[in-house]
Amino acid sequence: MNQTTEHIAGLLDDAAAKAQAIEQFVPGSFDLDQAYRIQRASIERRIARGDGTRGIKLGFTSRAKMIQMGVNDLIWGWLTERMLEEEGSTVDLARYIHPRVEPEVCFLTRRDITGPINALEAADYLEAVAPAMEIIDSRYQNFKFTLEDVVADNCSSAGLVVGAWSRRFDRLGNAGVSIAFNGRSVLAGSTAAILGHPLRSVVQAARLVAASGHTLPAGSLIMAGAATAAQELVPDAHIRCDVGGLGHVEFFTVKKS
Ligand code: OOG
Ligand code: MG
Repeated sequence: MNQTTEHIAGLLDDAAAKAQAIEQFVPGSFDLDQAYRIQRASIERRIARGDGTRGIKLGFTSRAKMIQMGVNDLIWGWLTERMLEEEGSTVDLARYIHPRVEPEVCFLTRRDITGPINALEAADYLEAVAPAMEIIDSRYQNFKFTLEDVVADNCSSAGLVVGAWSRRFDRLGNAGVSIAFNGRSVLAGSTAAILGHPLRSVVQAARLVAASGHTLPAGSLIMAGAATAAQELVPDAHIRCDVGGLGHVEFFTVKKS
C-alpha cells in the first residue's frame, strides 16, 4: 500500500482516537479514489485493535446536509461495532472533538448484498428498519472539509444509536422526523428528504459497496443518511429522535473530565 495512504490514514485515526482535530489537507493532496483507500486503511487500523465492521452509512443523501456542509455528492463510509451506543444510555462527549447529531433511519439486512440491486428488490434484502441517530464528529478543525477530505475521514462517522426494529417499510416514504434536546425541538423534517425515499439509500449502498469490491453480509446495518442538517451536541441533555410510524430513539449526554 502507498505510504501516503497509510500516513494519512494514521493521522486521521490518531485524531479520532485522541479526540484532537487536525488541519484540512491541502486541496489536491489526493483524489476521491485515494480518499476511499485512505478510509479503508483507517478502518483496517480499527480492526487491528479488535474492532469489527458492522455495516455502512451513506452521507449527503439530503439537500439539507449538502447545503450545510457545502458538498454535493453522495458519500459512504464504514460503521464499526465500537461506534454502536446503547439506546437510552449516556454518551460521554469528552470522547469526541465537536460532535453533532442527525436524525436517521437504519436498515438491517437479511441477505448478503454482493452486487447492485434495484428499488423493487430492496425490501427483499431487508430484515427490519429502525429510527436512529448518528453522531458525527469531523476530525478536521472547524468541521471544514472537501469531498475528498471527508471521505478519507470515514465520512465523519463516530457513533450511532438505533431504536426498536420493525418491518414497517410502508411507513418510510414521508415520515416526519424530529430531534428534541431536553424536550425542545431542535430539528424537524421528513424522510422524503432522503433521496426522495430512504429505501433508495439501500439501492445506493448496494451500488457503492459493489463498486468498491466489498460485499455486505446479511445482518449488516445501513444508515440511510440524515433527513435534516446536523445539530451540535451539548452536555447534560436528553436527546430524543422521533420518526413517524417507526417510533423513537433516545440517549443522554455528559461531558466528563
Ligand atoms: C459528513 C457525514 C454526512 C449524513 O447523514 O449526511 C452524513 C458530515 O456532514 O460531516 O452522515
Ligand atoms: Mg449521517
